Amino acid sequence: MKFNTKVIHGGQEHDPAYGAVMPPIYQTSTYAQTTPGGHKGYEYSRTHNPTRNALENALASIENGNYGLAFGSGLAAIDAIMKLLKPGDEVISTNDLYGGSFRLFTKIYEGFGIKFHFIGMDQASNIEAYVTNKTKLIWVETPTNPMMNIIDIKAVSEISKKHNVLLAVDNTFATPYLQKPLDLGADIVMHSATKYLGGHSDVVMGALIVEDKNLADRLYFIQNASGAICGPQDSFLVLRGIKTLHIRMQRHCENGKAIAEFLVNHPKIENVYWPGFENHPNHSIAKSQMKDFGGMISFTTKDNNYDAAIKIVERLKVFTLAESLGGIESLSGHPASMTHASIPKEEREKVGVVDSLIRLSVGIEDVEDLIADLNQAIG
Ligand code: P1T
Repeated sequence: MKFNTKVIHGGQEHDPAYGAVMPPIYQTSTYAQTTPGGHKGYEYSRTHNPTRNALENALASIENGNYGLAFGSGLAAIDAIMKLLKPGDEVISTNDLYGGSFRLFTKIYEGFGIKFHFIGMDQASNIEAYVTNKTKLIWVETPTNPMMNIIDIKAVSEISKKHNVLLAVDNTFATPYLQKPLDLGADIVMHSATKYLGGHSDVVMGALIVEDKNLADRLYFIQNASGAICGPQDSFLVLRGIKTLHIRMQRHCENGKAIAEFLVNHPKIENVYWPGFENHPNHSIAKSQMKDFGGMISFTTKDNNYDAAIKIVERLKVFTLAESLGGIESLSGHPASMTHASIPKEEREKVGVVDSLIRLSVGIEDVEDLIADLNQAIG
């Protein structure tokens, strides 16, 4: 099955009870048994739920994996990965990543005795110097949030395989429409399904997809034992979102390109971070591992100060100033004070998250309206 067919049919069966084309929302915590253990495959909804299973099968299908797991948020999904580790283990992570992931790693898991090395991964060869016999996980986000750096997944996977270390890729910004980390050698794909997979800014959810049965079994154990699952209604919403992922992503990419080009030619704009530009440092890797360049763009103005950036996001009317991304509607954000405020100023500035940085999640509205809105806000 090809991708556009998979997003609609992958892993799906018509409901066995009445042939419903969409899986019913099985809003139940438990399932009747005729005798202890005498059930139809479902015992308790923390462990399994038919609506969540339908979604998990779809997730596995669209990422070219064998097993999908859905969680109550993206961070809950990352938390499940971290629970594969034990005190003394080491993780090598990209130094440009979602602020909440950084906070989980440093404020929770460092306290449990796990050591993190945050490094630039734009050159995959940088990683090898940090690998020791304690290294158990490499954490990659690509494109990175919010600097839109590109990490060569295949090159990193060669290093992770050589040293027998797990490679997890946060595929939230790209989605499987643009890139499939498992095909490039990753062991675990992670999503904040809150974003493009859900696609409509109406649900918070996380997902993991793997190929290996043993790894899947360990993660299913953690999912059930720790219990950070998502509910059936949210599972239904994300499954519905996935069915239009391909056409939404196509428009996000078209609009993203037009806006990146508008910004780069605007006299008041200093830097535009978008992997589709030929002079983006890792453009050639983006071109080879992604189908297109996505709808996320970050930029700074020549005024280069906090107040100027805040004025722009306040003036925007079609773009809504809000946390999150990946929905059909365009959003703006100020990473330094919003999504990345949990990263100390000197750390975030090292990777470019300066006070004047603005991040756009370009939606699927008419691009002329989006450009006119940016034009009036930048002034
Ligand atoms: O918000 P949640 O569903 O828990 O997902 C966390 C997460 C993980 N990884 C990436 C790359 C993310 O962007 C996020 C969430 N990010 C935002 C809310 C944001 O506005 O950047």
